[in-house]
Amino acid sequence: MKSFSAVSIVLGVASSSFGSQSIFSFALDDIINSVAGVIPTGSIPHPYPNNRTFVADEQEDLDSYECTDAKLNIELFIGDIDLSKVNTASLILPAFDVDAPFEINHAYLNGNNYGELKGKEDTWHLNTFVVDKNHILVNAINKIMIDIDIKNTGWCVEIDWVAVEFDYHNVFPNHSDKLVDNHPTTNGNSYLEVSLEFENPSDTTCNAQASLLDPDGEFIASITRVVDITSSQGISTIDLKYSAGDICRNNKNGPYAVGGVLVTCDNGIQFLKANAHTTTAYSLNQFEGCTHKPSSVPFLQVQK
Ligand SMILES: [Ca+2]
Ligand SMILES: [Ca+2]
Ligand SMILES: [Ca+2]
Repeated sequence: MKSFSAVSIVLGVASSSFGSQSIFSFALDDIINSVAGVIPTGSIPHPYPNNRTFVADEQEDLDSYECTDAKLNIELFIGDIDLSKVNTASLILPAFDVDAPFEINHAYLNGNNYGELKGKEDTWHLNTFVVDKNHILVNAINKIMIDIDIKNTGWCVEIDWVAVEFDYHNVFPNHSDKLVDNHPTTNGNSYLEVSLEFENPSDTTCNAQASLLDPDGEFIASITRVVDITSSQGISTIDLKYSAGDICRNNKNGPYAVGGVLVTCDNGIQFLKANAHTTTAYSLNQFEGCTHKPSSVPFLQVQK
């Protein structure tokens, strides 16, 4: 919903010199979505469950577009994890149609509030929260709660799945970024390219998702693509290209952060990072696209 739309229910009370008063205000677009039973498309595949990744995909409160008064209660069993050896633990969940900044939904893990879901209208967006290890129950059911529309003004959202992933070490943290101006393949538009390396033993096909955030942690753009990747000496690189247009529209200088990275491959490899990379402190006037109105469509290329 590009702009906040509201519908007013007006009571035609006996006419007075003050006219009628609007007594309720709702988010019109979300009401229409709710009535029309909009089926969100383009969700993000969940990571494969393994001994350090725990996933809940099908529960009563998942896969359902819920509004205003609803709270989503999701149970996630977390197995035998040695928390003393864990580097980071991440709560990961894709949310559909977070109409930021008007719609505010809060995520909780076992009663601990991790703050707002990020996202965009009519779009799936992967949310990742680095969680305090002390908030996790091992060999037990963990409770994730989404408090929808904390201001109760008619907004709606849907969650497809939730996962908690434990990261035992930082592999290949040497990611890189650069500005590319006037590249022929982008019709003269400029973009910010972030290259992420991850361990991968063989050529394969992956679903890749990654978001670009500004220094305040606000969502700028996300990339979701299926890509063929090649492996060289056990390592693959994914180049994420974020259009200058999206960065210009967000209107904040860098450094920018790439987070919510989820790469899930057909050969069983997956690469997840809540916070993968922080870029150089670019300023907006370095983006030629800020004055050339480039395309808003993010795209992605793979090297190696
Ligand atoms: Ca609510
Ligand atoms: Ca919404
Ligand atoms: Ca699901």
